[in-house]
Amino acid sequence: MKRLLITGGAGAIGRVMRKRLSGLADAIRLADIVTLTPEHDLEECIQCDLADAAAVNAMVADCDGILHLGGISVERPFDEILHANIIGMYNLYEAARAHGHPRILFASSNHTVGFYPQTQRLGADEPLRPDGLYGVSKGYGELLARMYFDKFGQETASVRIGSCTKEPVDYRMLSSWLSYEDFATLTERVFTVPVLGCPVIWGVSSNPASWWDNSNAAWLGWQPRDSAENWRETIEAEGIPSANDPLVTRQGGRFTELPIITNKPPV
Ligand code: NAI
Ligand code: 15L
Repeated sequence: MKRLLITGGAGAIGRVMRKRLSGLADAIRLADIVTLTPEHDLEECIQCDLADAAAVNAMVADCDGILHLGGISVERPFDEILHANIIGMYNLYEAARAHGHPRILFASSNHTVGFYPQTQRLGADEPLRPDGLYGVSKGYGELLARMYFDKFGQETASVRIGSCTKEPVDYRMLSSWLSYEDFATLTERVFTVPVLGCPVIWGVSSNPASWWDNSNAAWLGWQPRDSAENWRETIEAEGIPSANDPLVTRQGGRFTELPIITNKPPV
């Protein structure tokens, strides 16, 4: 690729990927609503609110791949989710349509299916069971990607990330953890495979306790290498949650218990 755009470049995953993926393109364009500073000559930084259509159009120009990490990443009031994840996602796809359909990796989430019990192994084609407005917005993102593929041939990998952190830190992450390195190798596959289409892929490391079945995406040739199992002893030493704790009952964990956060008085 000549230029890879990373949205959400100032975020937790973006900060790791800007370094790790620097070899994937001749130039990396980092964008975020907060200000970023280039760390070397091959980085470009743009401040852009995803809800600003004109700014998003300029951000996408001249990019041949987009790692879309930007947006609200937890349960928040609807207005915030609407702004960044609903309007922002539409703006991104319209900009991609105007600029030759650069391939997109969309950072979807396990919270699209958070209400499934942890006892159920899931393929990527099961009906969604989002655990909040955030999960609903990620389901919308997956649908938007699908529509732009069917209508215009826009390729997207919707990656339902589990818990992408340096290390697994709680009992649920023994199943849901995705290492930064496994996310990076998945991103490399998504942007180098000759034909991508519009798959939904579980973003999860090679955890024996995982609930997610990626066999539909085997053709991609991505093989996660890390395993949360190496942290089991440490995590269990801190105490196993009680049997009715959503941390061990629902795939979305405690997100399933969160209220709808409203910033307006009820009518
Ligand atoms: P993060 O919250 O650390 O980063 C998101 C970035 O998006 C932030 O830098 C923020 O400033 C930016 N942003 C927010 N609103 C924006 C707007 N209106 N316009 C432009 N930029 C805006 O999130 P993190 O952990 O780095 O996750 C990256 C992506 O992966 C997110 O889309 C998140 O939903 C998704 N994801 C992350 C998981 C994880 O375990 N970290 C799990 C599942 C999904
Ligand atoms: C997500 O979707 C969030 O972005 C992240 O902050 C974590 O909460 C993660 O899911 C998770 O479920 O562990």
